[in-house]
Amino acid sequence: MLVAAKGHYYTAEDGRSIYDSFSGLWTCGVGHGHPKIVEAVQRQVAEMDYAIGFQVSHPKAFELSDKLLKLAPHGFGSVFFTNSGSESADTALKISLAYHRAKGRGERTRLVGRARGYHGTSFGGMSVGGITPNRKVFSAALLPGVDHLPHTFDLAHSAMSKGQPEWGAHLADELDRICAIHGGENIAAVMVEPAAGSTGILPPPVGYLERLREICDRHGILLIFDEVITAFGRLGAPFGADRFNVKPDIITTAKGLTNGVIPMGAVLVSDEIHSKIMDNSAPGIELFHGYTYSGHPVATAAGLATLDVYKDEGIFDQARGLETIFEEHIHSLADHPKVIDVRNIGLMGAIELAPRDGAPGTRGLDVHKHCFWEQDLIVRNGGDILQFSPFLNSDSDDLAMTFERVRRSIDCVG
Ligand code: PXG
Repeated sequence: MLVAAKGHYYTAEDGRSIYDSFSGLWTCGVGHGHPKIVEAVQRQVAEMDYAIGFQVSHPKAFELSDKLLKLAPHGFGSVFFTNSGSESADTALKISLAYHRAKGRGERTRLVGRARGYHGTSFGGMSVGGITPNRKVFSAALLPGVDHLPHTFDLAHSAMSKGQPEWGAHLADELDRICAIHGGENIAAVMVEPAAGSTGILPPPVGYLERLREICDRHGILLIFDEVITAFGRLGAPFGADRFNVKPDIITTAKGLTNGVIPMGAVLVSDEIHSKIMDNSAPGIELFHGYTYSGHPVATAAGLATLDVYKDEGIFDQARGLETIFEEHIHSLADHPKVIDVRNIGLMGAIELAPRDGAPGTRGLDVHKHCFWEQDLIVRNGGDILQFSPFLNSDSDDLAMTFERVRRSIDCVG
């Protein structure tokens, strides 16, 4: 049990100070309890705890939207606020359908995701997502009309890659095959994480995202980047779209938008999508979609303060500067006999352990437990894959300490 958090550390119930190698859950890039964000939240909750967001609104929702759009790649014109990454994913999918319908192309209803993709736990994101255990219990009720691109991981071709693997751009061509089967004119949107996170960090192969963009353009399909993890500095840039220089039509965010302090997400859409929906819908409500807590005043206060901290403290540049140091530290484990792969991009990284015979996943879980109980370190594991999401404002010593402890735990668990 964790009972307190400050800076880079949690306090456990037994009083131990525990270093957080995962920045919350990819959320708290500038550390826990940043004073400027805490103060903004406290001030806002006292001033206006809630404001109805249907027909009326409040200024901070518009201020935050303006700030996000200034940060976004050119051509993004509006923001839809949500309360989580899952809601952002579903919102983006619904906006895609609404856009095509507004254009008179209501037959474009099919969706494309990717194997090992993660887009949250709602039916839309789960259907487009491709992490099998998250899908199979619910498979009878998943959305129809969804196809999946293959994932881009291949140990034989790209083990121990640093940054984007050289191999794998051709896997984007699978989208052409899906278009050939269903008719590209029937596909509404393709949703991918620009660098997959939750599945155990899969950086995009060199040229892969560019190829997806080109195929989407050729068939009139919208490209959605799920940037719930990759936005706000995780890749040393405001968005993954900036880092990879590929512009999607819709960007989904959450997590780092408020540094994890208050649940909030935001979906950024291009001018073209917004104006088509607004101009071509029947009179009345243009998009039948919205949440009680969309643009919640306390969340917007947290979001505004967080974006200020990113700017005032030069966080994105700091993260970019830390990338090669992080790469060196995480790859220092590459020679370990129990490690079969190490991969990284920006400040996202994974160490994949060799599974134990007949007991896959147990070695990773044991490392997690050993780190927590014996080394005062939180390490996230997905089965045998150890995942790292260091603080955007951490330093070389933090990283050295993290990976020394991880090595010791891998040594100890057998
Ligand atoms: N999209 C992406 C890319 C995510 O990473 C979601 C959507 C859903 O967000 P919410 O806020 O609804 O949980 C996520 C969430 C992990 C881990 O261990 C990652 C997430 C959630 C839980 C665990 O990497 N990402």
